[in-house]
Amino acid sequence: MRISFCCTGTKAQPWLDGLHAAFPGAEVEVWSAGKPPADYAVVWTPPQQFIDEQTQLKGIFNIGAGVDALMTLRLPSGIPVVRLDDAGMSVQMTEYVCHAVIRHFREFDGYESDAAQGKWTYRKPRMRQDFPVGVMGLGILGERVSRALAQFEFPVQGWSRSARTIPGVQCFSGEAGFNDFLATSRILVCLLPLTPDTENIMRHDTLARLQPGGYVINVARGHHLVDNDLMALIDSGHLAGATLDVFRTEPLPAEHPFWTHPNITVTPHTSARTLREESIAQIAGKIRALQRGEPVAGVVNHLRGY
Ligand code: NDP
Ligand code: OXD
Repeated sequence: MRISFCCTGTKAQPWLDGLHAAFPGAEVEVWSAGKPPADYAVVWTPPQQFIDEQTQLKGIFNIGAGVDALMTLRLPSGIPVVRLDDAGMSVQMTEYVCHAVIRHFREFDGYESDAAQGKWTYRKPRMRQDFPVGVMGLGILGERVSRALAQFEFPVQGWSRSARTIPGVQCFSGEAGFNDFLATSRILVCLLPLTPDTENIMRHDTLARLQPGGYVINVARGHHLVDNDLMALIDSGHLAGATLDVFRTEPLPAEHPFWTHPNITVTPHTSARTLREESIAQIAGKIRALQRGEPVAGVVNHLRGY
């Protein structure tokens, strides 16, 4: 068996070592133009040339949950494109989102700046029922995040493409449910895949439908959000602020106004990192299943784009 590794911006050797340990008899190598055809590919944002040259693949494994970059390529039909499913990401995402929601709700950012000035000041306690959280995307990450927020007794609602039922979470779906979902949310969390249907979903007319004092947490993809619309709504006072982990251009350019906006918190696409050992174990398990002719979870549906 031959495995080709083509992951932009990823230190290859530990992955090669891990894949080799999982498949001791296999050839595992970093792809470069002209390499012999492989059976399986492990990829992150590969170039079109990789896909065009690797004509014998039996499976393409993406070392992330989001496949938006892959979906921009011309991919062969009939070969499973498999995303990471969880692999240690849902617990990280849950920590990140709960932290951002609680930091905003409890005004811990304000207490931090008070403490920096040596001020011992109390703020009036805020009521959870005044801070309903809406989670867009109720997949592997969104469902776990919603359940955790409900455990903190926030009113939680979720929105997905198909109808879902999650205990403690009021679920909306499809176009028909979107307006009510937005109108009843104050804090909005984006955990959607980036597809033609979801690009720019957080723009002026949608964000304006959030409750006054709304707050945006984007942990999905930068292209879900129209940057200037967010800033205009914060500056007008309709939105209170945002915590953003993902951006249209990454790294976020030094001159981007998000860096210095007083009500925007920026983190460097780190809310749920790919964990190498878990990911290799998951990919190896799925390669073995495919070899036995068994179905695997996390196969991308090309029509839906995720
Ligand atoms: P899933 O595919 O498991 O879940 C996607 C969810 O979005 C599903 O509930 C799906 O609905 C819903 N959805 C998709 N399209 C639409 C639509 N048009 N309208 C309404 N709902 C829609 O993905 P994951 O939970 O694993 O990951 C979500 C995203 O998080 C990834 O695609 C990636 O972009 C991002 N991510 C970011 C990371 C970071 O570090 N910042 C790390 C990992 C992921 P349905 O249930 O009906 O299918
Ligand atoms: C992912 C990511 O999609 O890290 O897994 O953004």
